[in-house]
Amino acid sequence: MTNMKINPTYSTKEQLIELYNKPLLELVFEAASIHRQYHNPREVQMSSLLSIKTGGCPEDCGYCPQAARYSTDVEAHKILSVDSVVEQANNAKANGSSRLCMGAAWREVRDNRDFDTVIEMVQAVNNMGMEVCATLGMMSEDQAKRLKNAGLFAYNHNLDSSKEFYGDIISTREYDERLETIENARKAGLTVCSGGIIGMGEAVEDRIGLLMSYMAMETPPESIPINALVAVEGTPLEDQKPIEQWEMIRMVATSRIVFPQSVIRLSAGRTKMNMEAQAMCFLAGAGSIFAGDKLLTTPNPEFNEDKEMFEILGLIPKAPFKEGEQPISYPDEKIEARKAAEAQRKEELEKASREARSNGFEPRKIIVNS
Ligand code: SAM
Ligand code: DTB
Ligand code: SF4
Repeated sequence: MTNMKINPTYSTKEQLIELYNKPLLELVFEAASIHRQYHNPREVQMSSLLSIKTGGCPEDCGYCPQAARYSTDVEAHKILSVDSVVEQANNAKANGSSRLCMGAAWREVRDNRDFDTVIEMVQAVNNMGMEVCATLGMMSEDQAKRLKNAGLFAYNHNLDSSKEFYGDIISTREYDERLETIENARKAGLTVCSGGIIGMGEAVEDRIGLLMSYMAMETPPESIPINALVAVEGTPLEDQKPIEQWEMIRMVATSRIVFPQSVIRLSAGRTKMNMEAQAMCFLAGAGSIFAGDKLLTTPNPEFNEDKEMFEILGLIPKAPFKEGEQPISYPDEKIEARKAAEAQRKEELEKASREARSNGFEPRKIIVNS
């Protein structure tokens, strides 16, 4: 069995930018073809989010309504009880979710009573047969091991954007500190969920820079959430204009092509997307969504709306992975055959593109999102 954690066809920043900017339908077709080699295209995992400790965060992430320093509608709460987490996990499971991601508005995990409570929550949700994910800020290797021993399946820690753009959005921590926490999760044997946000004013180069950061890892994240910024009143990014749906489709497709085995999650921003655009994202390789009427603090489509969408598109909610299970991979010959077919197609497309140019057609320019 071959490992194709990273697609060998694309390795430089220039190649990735070219890929991102490819004619949209070509990009989606390439992504859809790869998706079918590694995943069941009808299966989409429903993952529910639950904010177990809301608001009052000391960090200054420019997008986040939970930062204490911004004046938003989010009220700070102390940590939820284990019972209330179990109740909400049961509701998510009954509605088709096979994964629960518990989020805390913390800069970092501390070895205190609240962390003991999180450990109990992880044990309880794991016992329900759901994949358990947590996103608690920075953490040490020892803390990661405690979570792993309690039954945690994945740790979510987003790099959000390129290293170059990161400082424009967050000043209270460094990109390298994020990388260190991801490394600690890995050392503890947790799977990694890490992705980004588009629509914060970054350039296409920064979206690609995010993917390059994951390409540089020995093992890229098993799960890559692609969020569109939810511009929340009171945050520094409140006036960002919504991202074009095409950009979300391009980012999902590019991520899918670059990381054939990872699960690409169509994350925040779905309330602003119509069903057709979401369908394009599923075709382009999104294998998971956040399900349930709330993300952490902001609205998300209701379970019923997603059920209807699944029915219309013929999608099936995916069951949780078993311990150690990974997406299937295919033998070398199939990959070689695909690479040869791709090379031939690329040549044909270049020829068609040269002809189109000689007839006065201008290909798409790299768009910088203002
Ligand atoms: N405090 C922890 C941390 O920052 O890692 C965990 C919770 S934090 C809210 C989890 C992730 O949510 C962030 O890394 C960011 O990518 C995403 N996020 C937060 N606010 C968002 C927004 N307004 N729009 C889109 N994504 C957002
Ligand atoms: C991720 O990439 N997106 C989720 C989850 N991982 C933790 C969070 C989205 C938060 C959107 C803003 C909010 O609801 O507060
Ligand atoms: Fe705090 Fe996380 Fe929000 Fe940043 S993204 S302000 S660390 S809760």
